[in-house]
Amino acid sequence: MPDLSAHTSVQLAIPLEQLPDAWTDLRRLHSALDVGTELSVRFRDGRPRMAAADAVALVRLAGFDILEIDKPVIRARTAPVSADQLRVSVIVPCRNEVGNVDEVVRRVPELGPGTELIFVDGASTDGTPERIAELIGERPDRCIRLIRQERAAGKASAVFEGFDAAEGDVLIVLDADMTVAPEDLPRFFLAIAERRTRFANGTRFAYPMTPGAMPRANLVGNRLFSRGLSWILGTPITDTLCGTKALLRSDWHRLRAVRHLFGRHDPWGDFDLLIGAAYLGLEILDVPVRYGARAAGESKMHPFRDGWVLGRTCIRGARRLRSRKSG
Ligand SMILES: Nc1nc2c(ncn2[C@@H]2O[C@H](COP(=O)(O)OP(=O)(O)O)[C@@H](O)[C@H]2O)c(=O)[nH]1
Ligand SMILES: [Mg+2]
Repeated sequence: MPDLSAHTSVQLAIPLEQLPDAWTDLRRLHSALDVGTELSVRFRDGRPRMAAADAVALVRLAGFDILEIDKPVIRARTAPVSADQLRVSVIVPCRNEVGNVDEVVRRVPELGPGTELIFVDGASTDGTPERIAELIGERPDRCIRLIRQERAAGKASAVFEGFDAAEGDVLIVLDADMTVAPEDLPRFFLAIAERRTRFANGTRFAYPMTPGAMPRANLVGNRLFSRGLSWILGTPITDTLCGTKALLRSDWHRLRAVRHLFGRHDPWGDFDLLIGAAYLGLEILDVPVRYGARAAGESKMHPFRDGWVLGRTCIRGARRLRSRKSG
C-alpha cells in the first residue's frame, strides 16, 4: 500500500486482476483515504483480464467517483458514503438443494443492521425444507424463514413470492446452488444502500471463471442475450442471467405493478427484473461476482428450451419499452 499520509493523489499501479480481491482492496483503500483524495487505478483491458466496464464498475462500487477513463487508467476521487441503516432480505429460491442449504446459512454474511434469510422451497423431494427447518432450530442467532410452495413453479415464482414476503428494505436474490460466492453479497447491499445504483445486476464475466462452471451453450446464449438486452434496455450489461441481483423493496412494489405489461413469461425472473427496472427508469449497474461450479445438486436449466422462452421475453420487452418511449 502506498504512503497515504504524504499524498493527496495516489497511483495504484497494480493491475486490478492481480489484486487478491479487487473490490475488497479498493474498499479498504477508500476507507483509508480522506474524502476528495484523487486516485489513479491502472488496469489491463481484454479478457481474461478485466474489461474496462467491469473495472469502472468495481471502482465505483468501492466508493469512488469516476473523474476520467483514459484506458488503461481510471482517474477517480473518494466520495463520501452515507452509512445507511437499511435492513436486508436475502431471498434464496431452492428446489432439491439439500446438499447446499447448510452452506447458505453458514456463509451468507449479516448485512446492515439486520439480515433475514428467506428460503423459498419449490416442493423439493430430497429433504431440503426439512433440513431448513432444522437449521432454523440450530441457528437461533440468525433470522431464517422458510416458505414452502406446493409445486415447482420455477425460480421466478419463488423469487417473487420471497420478495412479497420480505420485510427488509433491500432485497437480494441468491441462488441456493452456491455458484455465486455469498461473500460477494456486501457489494450488492452497498451498491443500493450507498445509492450507487437502483438495480444491482450480478456479472460473472469480470473475474476469471472456474473452468467448467458454465456450459458452452449457456455461455454463447448468454453473450447473445447480453448484447440484445443491452440494446433493448439502453444500458450496457454484461451478464443477463446471473442469479444474484438486488433492489429496494419499494422499487419491487412499483415493478410488480407494471410487470403484467412485459413479464410473466421468463421462468427465471432475470429478464422480467431487468426489463422492469429499465421500464421504471431505474439505473442498472453491473456488480462483479466470483462464479464457480456447483458442488452439490443439479441445474434445472435447459439451455435450448429456456433460451427460446427468454428470446420471446426479450421481444415482448423491447416492444413495451419502445412504446413507452414513443408514448
Ligand atoms: N422454489 C424453486 N426454486 C427453483 C426452481 N427451479 C430452480 N430453483 C432454484 O433456483 C436456483 C437457480 O436454479 P439452477 O438450477 O441453479 O439454474 P442455473 O443456475 O440456471 O443452472 C437454484 O437455487 C434452484 O434450486 C423451482 O421450480 N422452484
Ligand atoms: Mg445455478
